[in-house]
Amino acid sequence: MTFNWFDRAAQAEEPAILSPEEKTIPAATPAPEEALTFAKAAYERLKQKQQAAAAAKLALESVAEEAVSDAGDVKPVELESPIAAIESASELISESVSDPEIITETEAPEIRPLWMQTQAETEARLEEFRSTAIVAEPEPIIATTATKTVEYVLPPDLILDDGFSWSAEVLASQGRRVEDISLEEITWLKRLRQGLDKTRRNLVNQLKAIVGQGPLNEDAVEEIESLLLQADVGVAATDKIIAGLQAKLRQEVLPPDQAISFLKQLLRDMLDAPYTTGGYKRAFSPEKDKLNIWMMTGVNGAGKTTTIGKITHVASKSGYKCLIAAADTFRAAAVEQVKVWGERSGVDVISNPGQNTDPAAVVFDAISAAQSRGTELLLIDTAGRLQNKKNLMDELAKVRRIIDKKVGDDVRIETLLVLDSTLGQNGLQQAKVFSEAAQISGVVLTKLDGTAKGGIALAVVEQLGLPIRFIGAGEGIEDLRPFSGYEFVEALISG
Ligand SMILES: Nc1nc2c(ncn2[C@@H]2O[C@H](COP(=O)(O)OP(=O)(O)OP(=O)(O)O)[C@@H](O)[C@H]2O)c(=O)[nH]1
Ligand SMILES: [Mg+2]
Repeated sequence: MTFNWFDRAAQAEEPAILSPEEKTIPAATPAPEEALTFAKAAYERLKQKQQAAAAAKLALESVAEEAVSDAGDVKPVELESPIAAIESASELISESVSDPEIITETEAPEIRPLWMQTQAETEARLEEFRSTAIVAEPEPIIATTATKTVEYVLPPDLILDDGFSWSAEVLASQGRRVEDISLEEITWLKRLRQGLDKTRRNLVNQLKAIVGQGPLNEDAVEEIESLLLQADVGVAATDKIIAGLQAKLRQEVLPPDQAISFLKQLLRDMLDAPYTTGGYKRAFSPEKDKLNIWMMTGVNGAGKTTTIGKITHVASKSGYKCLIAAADTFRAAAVEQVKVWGERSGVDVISNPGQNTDPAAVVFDAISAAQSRGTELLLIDTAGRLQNKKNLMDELAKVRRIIDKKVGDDVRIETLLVLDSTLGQNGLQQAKVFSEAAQISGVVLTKLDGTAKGGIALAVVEQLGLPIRFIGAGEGIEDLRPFSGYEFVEALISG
């Protein structure tokens, strides 16, 4: 089964139906010992899976080698990707481990030395490995880009550290069981937490000291205000947070931990507002077996091209057939840059070889190609800078008109606004121009791994009224995932 990152985000964000009283009760947090036991169990399970996968891979390789030397015309087993082989092999092993009956009921096959085996036996064994240890359905990446080398990132070393325990706890708090924890999700959560490390350290301890003292006095309000403003939360969101906290703390005296839990719920509700009151749909995944078009917009250097590379990687891994349109024809190197990302993620790029060509024409060609190839997700890279702001907005509007004209109503078109989170409030001013000119479906916050303060996510939602759809926390191909308000708030505030 292909893991769909887009669906994961939607499921994780599905709101529980809570009564008004329940809503004020902070989300359940496991006791520290429980959390540690859970993390250890998840770690042990992942470790076993890794060891089993390594053993299966070794066996697979030796059988393949053996087959080559024994039978000259038998081709070596072609691994679709190291990850696919490891995952499927580990699934195979963990399945048989978790179901001991299969082992006891099946008669153990007679094992004979290699030199006694016939070529037919070797082939039969090879066939058995093919049918069990290799993913049966072909990876869409290969189907669409047979000639390209796809970049696979091997899972990093498995270490039971603070970041692992924290990530496991965040997953457990969302109802995940030990056996549902994947190393990929742990790795991403660790990266997200690391990106927000500095902001969190500044926020948590000081907030705890202030909010655990009953109703907020003038000094406390000022302190919280300055903490939030320094974290890039912006004036509007800061005022809202303080008002919410004040109202609650006037009602009842909460110990620091509970006050922080209440604050987290407040922040989650704010990040959720575009869905609960703003009319945006929470789910943001490309529809399968249909063409979906996502256009990236944003000022130059925001991270549009990089985001396209990362999204195609996530989408391809999640089983979608993708295509990229290189519609930034203004900057000479832009087409080359997007082509490099296409190669890295194993996705074709449609471009026009001429200089300064019409981006709308590239988009037109790309849609035709997407329609004839059965593409499910077409990503459009656009320019971030033109002669002036008006030209840029006119060009985006023209590209959008071409898309609307060329495709029918059944094609879902989304425009994403890519925003460099290190720019803080300045970036927000630029974003406003885009959100006024184009129908934006959501924001991609990039560069959360650098000097960004993280609070910008709340400012975006509050000031622009737009939902955050993805976050980027690094320049690597794996460094972007669909946004989860719950996980983001935990990474921003939890100790
Ligand atoms: N650290 C970090 N760097 C990033 C991230 N996303 C993008 N970058 C870097 O930001 C720079 C600009 O990214 P691009 O993707 O070229 O930005 P763009 O919006 O396409 O820019 P134009 O094509 O000029 O409009 C590159 O050096 C990227 O590697 C991120 O999440 N973290
Ligand atoms: Mg670009």
